[in-house]
Amino acid sequence: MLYGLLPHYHPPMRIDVLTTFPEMFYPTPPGAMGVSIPGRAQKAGILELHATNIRDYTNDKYNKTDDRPYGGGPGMVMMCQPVWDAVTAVEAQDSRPATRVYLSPQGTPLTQDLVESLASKPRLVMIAGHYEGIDERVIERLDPIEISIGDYILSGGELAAMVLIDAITRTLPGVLGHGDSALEDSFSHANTTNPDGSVINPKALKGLEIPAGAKLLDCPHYTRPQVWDGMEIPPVLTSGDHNAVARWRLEQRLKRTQDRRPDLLESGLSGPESADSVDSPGEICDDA
Ligand code: 9D3
Repeated sequence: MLYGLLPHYHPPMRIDVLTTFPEMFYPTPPGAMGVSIPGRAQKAGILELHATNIRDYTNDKYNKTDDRPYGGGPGMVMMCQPVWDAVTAVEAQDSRPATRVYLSPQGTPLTQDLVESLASKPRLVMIAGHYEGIDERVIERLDPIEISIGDYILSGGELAAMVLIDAITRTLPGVLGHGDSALEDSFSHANTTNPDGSVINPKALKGLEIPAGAKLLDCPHYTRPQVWDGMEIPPVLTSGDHNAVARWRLEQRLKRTQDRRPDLLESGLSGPESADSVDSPGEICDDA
């Protein structure tokens, strides 16, 4: 309550997940939400994660959450009433408006831009389906943002929700320590900044064309020992020449992106390679 008097307090972002498998989201290690960045963010009061069992909102005596599909066919469909009651009950637990997200194979493919736009919301309610999906009428009434994490088949929306929570959490202010840098991640906008935040001497980058707006994959990384099983590290990394290291890293990022993900370069102003374009599987790129 006295929070308004404390200048730098921000309430945690609140994320609710509605699922028939709430145990998957428990904060206790070794669960995925209890360790690493999501675990750290919850302990630091930056993220508040709640998992609610849709089964707690069933009305029938068997606590049924699903039923057989009209029109026949295999599998089961999650019923409107428990999903609707669970969403509205959970939303009433906090006065901040909720952005609703439904994880589904039919959704918009997840991108880093979408992650960042969701991370700016005070509160998310995620709905994870199981079985063949959720009755379309409750989806229509809830009108959520429908998101897929890629073109492969999962057993339910829970792991997709965790992927989304993890990606959102690492963008929240104060979550990443000095050891981690979201700025240098693959898919972050290409820049001319060293990992320590210092600006690379432009002379060191002469002749390297970074397509405007392109996102680059990361460079290779090495740590001790300097020779492992006869394998040396690239000598430039021990040269002590920071500009040479920066140039080498950027060259590696460009080369790896050209070799492995040419689609990432094509979103920017096209480089020399635009003729032999590869069919891209999704929409990883955006603005440019
Ligand atoms: C045979 C039709 N299938 C649709 C492609 C049925 C079906 C399979 C798997 C229905 C739901 C699911 C469970 N998947 C998700 O809920 C899900 C998901 C996914 O499977 N892949 C990528 N992203 C997502 S987000 C939610």
